[in-house]
Amino acid sequence: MLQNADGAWVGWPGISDFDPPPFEYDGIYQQPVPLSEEEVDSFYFGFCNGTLWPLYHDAIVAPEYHRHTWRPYVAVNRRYAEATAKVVGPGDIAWVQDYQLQLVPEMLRAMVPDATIGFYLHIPFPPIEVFARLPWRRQILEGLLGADVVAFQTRQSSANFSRAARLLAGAQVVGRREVLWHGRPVHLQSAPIAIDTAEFDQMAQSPAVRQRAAEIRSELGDPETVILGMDRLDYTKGIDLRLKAFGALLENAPRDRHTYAFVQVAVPSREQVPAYQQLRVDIEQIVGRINGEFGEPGWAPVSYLYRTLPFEELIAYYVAANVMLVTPLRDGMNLVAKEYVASRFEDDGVLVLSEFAGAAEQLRAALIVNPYDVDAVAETLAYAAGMPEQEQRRRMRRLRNTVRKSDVFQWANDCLATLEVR
Ligand code: GDG
Repeated sequence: MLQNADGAWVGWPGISDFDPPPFEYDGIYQQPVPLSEEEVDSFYFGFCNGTLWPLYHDAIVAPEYHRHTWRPYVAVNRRYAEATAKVVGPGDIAWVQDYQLQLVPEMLRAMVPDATIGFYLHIPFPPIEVFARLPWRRQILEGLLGADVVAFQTRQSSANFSRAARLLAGAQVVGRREVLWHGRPVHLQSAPIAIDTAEFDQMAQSPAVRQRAAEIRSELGDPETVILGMDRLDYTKGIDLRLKAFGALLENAPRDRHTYAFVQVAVPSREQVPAYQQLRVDIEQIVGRINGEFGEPGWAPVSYLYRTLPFEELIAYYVAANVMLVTPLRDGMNLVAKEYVASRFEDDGVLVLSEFAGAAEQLRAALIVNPYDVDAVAETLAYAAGMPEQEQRRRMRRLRNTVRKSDVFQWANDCLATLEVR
């Protein structure tokens, strides 16, 4: 998008206390925003990932509210707005991404009043009953209402925001897709994010990936059913409950135990945040318990990989798995679910998907589960493992049609087209 639009990218270089001058990369002008080590700690790990992330995911883990992390959140947002104002002129479009930068739209509008400003939230916008706890709720709403278009993954998030804007900030709701803020229309969009579907499809079909997928199955002892979980190690992803459901499956079906292998890939994430350290301990304990209880010398039902896989390897796992278990307790969208579907070029395999993932609004042909209901997930797993091929194909074809029709390019075009008419 940026290459086509002659655009600029404004972002943190990813290294603290590093302030390089602007540069060009891959035909795109890069405007760096420096962050100190202290800010990475207080702004990023503190306010973004210790307050906003849990709050926006239904407060699954208790959010922390600290004035000393809110202040750097404001300061860093201002720095982003200032850096953006350097590259955005009147009539230009600025597109602000995600919960780390919710104050930028309002700040940028004050600096460049004639710019068109869009905001996209990658995570859920919570129900007002949860959002209202935030001591700085008004500032956040006013920040977002500085945009011309505020876009969400789901209609539910858009409705939650509209209600919060009306009841907590006094915005006037005009319809399902618009609020008035100080007489200025703010358009609300729901635009589910997606993937480069063709890329996954092609990669999955490549001889190297297919061969690696066969190897993975044989390394697992050629079981009838390979079940896969693939997530950042995050408490929103429901990895612990999912493992318990697999444990229940083994318990309920003593004779079939050897027909299953469960692979859980947990990608290291936010290891500085205490809740993530505790989660890792909890998950590893459950894995140990299941393997201790049901495993035998030379055979363990759960293969647990705590690491980041190379891209091709990731796709090989999608190709190797008969059943994909995606059971977040709350998720903005969940791209893993879409990637699995895009990689199933033979139209087989079963997706088990949480009703609390944004993706469930679109991927209706999946087996939809309540991830908190461990017994129901175990039963669904058993059903998925035994699903007749015909039903697998019927469902997978529908799923594949959906991810083909609405891919990431479609998403980007939708978002940009909505901004262009403002
Ligand atoms: C946030 C929202 C929303 C995973 N393991 C490996 C690996 N991955 C890649 C997957 C996928 C991505 O990471 C994870 O995306 P998700 O959407 O599943 O989840 P979040 O990271 O929580 O993303 C989410 C998303 O933003 C986009 O708006 O959908 O709701 O929470 O692409 O493939 N990639 C590689 N190795 C791995 O081991 N290479």
